[in-house]
Amino acid sequence: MSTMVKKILPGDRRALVVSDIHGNLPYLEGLLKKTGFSPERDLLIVDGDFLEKGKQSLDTLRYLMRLVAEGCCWVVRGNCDGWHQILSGGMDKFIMKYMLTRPNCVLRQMCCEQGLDVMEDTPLGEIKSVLTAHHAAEMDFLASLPIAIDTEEYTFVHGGISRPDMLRKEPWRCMKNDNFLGQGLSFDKWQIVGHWPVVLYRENITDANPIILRDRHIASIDGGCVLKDDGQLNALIIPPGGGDGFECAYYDPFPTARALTAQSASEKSYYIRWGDNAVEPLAFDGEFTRCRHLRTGYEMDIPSDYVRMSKRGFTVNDCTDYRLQVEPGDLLSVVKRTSRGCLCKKNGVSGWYAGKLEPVGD
Ligand SMILES: [Mn+2]
Repeated sequence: MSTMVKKILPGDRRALVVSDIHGNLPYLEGLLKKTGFSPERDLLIVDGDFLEKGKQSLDTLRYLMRLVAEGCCWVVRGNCDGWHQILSGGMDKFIMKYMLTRPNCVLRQMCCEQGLDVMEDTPLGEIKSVLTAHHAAEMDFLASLPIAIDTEEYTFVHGGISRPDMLRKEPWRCMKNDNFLGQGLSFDKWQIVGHWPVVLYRENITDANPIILRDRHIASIDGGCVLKDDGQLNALIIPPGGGDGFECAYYDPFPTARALTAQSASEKSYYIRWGDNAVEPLAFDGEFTRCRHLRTGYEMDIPSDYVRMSKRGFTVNDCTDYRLQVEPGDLLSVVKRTSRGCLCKKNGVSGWYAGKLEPVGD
């Protein structure tokens, strides 16, 4: 593996950049279908974290290996993809605990396929033997992935390269570069990054669409697939010949419905998100719980199944009280139905809609 490889974008193909698939093969297939991806006319660039968290890591890995072999796919490594390192002993300290707490992790799926059910007393040496004997192709593929792919106009990297020497000095951080946009940096060459769900960058609404900062030459594209209940898999589409005339597309699995009545947007709203989600429950009415967000004091009604109690207190699943701006005829995807209306998405933005909906066939 070299840290960065240089490549030339084929001038006659669209390039679809997708990050953070996280073992969710149906979302990837749905996105490729929706965008009309063609192995002959397009290039898929996977910007890291195609494994772990979701249910189909091994299937996703093999799917991408096939596309790479066909010559229509480039892949960079994310912080969730470097599992070949188990064979060199680099993971001995934590890998058993990791596997035991994650039934769907890719290494466990590989072992399972060979009839080895990983248990607390399974010797690590036996796991490594199975991987070496039966999954050498997958391990070699993972080991071959660069941390960044550099083309004339763009750098594709999972987390972000904050300083020119960072790839050499802190390669891990280039994959796990949290809150990259929040660092305020700008670059001469475009950096296309994933890793940090874009919803986390937005204050009062839940908008999962890519953030494209033309003045800073950064595009951040992680739509929160797998991690967020209402997440989506984004594609940043670079037109043939390059440039910054990007288009975006996304896939989510929610049923589509047509709005029949208008609704105005709420004037104020808040989005309680992962990492800042401690609340105090105030009133419980069964379906909804009135909660006060501890840090801001903001109060909102939250679906009761989003509220969790732990030793440290109450937290909530990502949620918003934003009311969508809706015109009759708008197409909404319906995430959750309640007696007070539906949690919907309109063009990648999540919010509530209390009007009438009619189903739309595919
Ligand atoms: Mn990541």
